[in-house]
Amino acid sequence: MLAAMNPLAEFNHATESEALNLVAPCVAIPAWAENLVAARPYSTVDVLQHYASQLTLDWGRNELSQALSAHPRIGEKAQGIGKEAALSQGEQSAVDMQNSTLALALAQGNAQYEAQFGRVFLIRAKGRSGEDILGELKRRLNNSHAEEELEALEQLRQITLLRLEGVFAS
Ligand code: 2AL
Repeated sequence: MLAAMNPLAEFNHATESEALNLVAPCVAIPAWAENLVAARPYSTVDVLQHYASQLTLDWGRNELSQALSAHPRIGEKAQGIGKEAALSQGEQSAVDMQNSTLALALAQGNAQYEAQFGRVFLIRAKGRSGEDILGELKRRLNNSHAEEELEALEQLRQITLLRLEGVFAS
């Protein structure tokens, strides 16, 4: 029965806990997934995406640190076998860790970023090469704490909404 439905119909008709399981891997912020599930049913995927995007506008420093627990460093494999690990690996697939110069520069940049800002460097990796990411990392090291918090939150929103697109692609 469920298998015959498209992903949106499946989400609309699922039990609360099944519906949470579908969207929770998009971001480790339980309130976001709970609010998205509570507002079912959605008439179209566009309506769902728009509401999901609106919910991300409430995020601040606390949500950022919550979410980071589920994001491995750029250039490092996600731990575990959960959906998030597989998603993360796909997103980072254009980062060529066989290139040892790049791998070293990313590791050094990550360490400097963490010393400076006290959290893991977060960037929407999908569509970006390792060199692009390194360039962004170096640029963002010049940000103030306030500027960088806003940039990291914007990247988190992009990662989340891209993952959500993947959930509802039929
Ligand atoms: C990630 C990740 O896991 N996926 C992505 O787009 N970026 N991690 C990170 N530290 O930025």
